[in-house]
Amino acid sequence: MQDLLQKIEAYKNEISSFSATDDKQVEDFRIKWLGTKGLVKGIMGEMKNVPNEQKREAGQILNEFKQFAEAKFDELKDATSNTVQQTSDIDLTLPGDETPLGSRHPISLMRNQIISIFQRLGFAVAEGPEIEDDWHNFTALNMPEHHPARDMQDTFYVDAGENAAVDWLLRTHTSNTQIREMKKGKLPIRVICPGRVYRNETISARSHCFFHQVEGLYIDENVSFADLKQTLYFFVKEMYGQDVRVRFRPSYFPFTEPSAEMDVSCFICGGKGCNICKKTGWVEILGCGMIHPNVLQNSGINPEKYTGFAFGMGVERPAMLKYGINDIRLFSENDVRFLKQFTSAG
Ligand code: 2U9
Repeated sequence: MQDLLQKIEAYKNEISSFSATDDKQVEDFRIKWLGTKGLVKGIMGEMKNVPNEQKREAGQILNEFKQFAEAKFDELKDATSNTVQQTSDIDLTLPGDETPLGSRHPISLMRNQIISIFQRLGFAVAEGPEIEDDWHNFTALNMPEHHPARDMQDTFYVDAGENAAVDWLLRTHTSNTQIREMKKGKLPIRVICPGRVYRNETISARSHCFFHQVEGLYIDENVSFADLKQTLYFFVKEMYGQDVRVRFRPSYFPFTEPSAEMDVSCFICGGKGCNICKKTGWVEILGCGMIHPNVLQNSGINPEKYTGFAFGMGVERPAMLKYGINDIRLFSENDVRFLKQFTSAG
């Protein structure tokens, strides 16, 4: 027991006088004293030589010694990690890196505004594929094989190889998404479908070969043209202000009957006549109508039992009017000087 105490005393002195300047020396210390074959383990092994009546006392002393060695190790570790910071070239007084705040794309801002108004009326949002087959884009929408809207000049067809069973194309409207919702067979349906669509048009300041739409659809028993008018009237008042006036003009779409186009009193001049409304006092903002019975039938919905209305609007034009943008190509050029001008508050 006396030997053991002397040995511990000597070890303690050695440990106390040890100092380290780098991580390597600290690690060497750990291996020498606290490693699996280290001196602390070794001296612990000497317990077996201590007479039984002294084992309790010896155990306490050895434990204290072990803690002493561990405390020294922690101290060395802290000291060298401080040294690393102090000697490295990190200057903690320098200002941090700036994280610039991005801004939303004006098309997203406009689309989100439209979506949120319809969401308040209970419409859900649905999205569908931009690469679509001929049936979902045309046939189901009451556009038979030789309909002018299918003309090669308007539609981008996708070359899917000679063995393709169907014609593939880039969707020309988001109506494919409504058809897919209808085919799920869960009624009533109340959805809006925002998305990008493609048409083979010459690119200019006013038109592009792709643009964005928000279309909507409501199918249930007893849905009438009066429901359509009130829904869209609510929408434009939220969008353009409570004083806005509307008018419906008869129109034609293959997928709706009757069909109409809706104008709002010019939100630039208030109806007096300006360049935007071409001195008419009215701005056309969307097309709409009662869903054609053939369209319901094509997607497996009984037109004797259910009726519905649908509408569609472009996103680019209202965004151009709202933000004073005079060239549609700016939306897709990704010029930061253009993009950074729009804020979600706008
Ligand atoms: C289904 C049935 C009917 C969607 C409709 C319009 C009228 C319309 C244009 C507005 C400007 C397209 O972006 S634009 O060029 N859209 O005038 N869209 S009714 O009718 C549907 C859709 C899906 C199943």
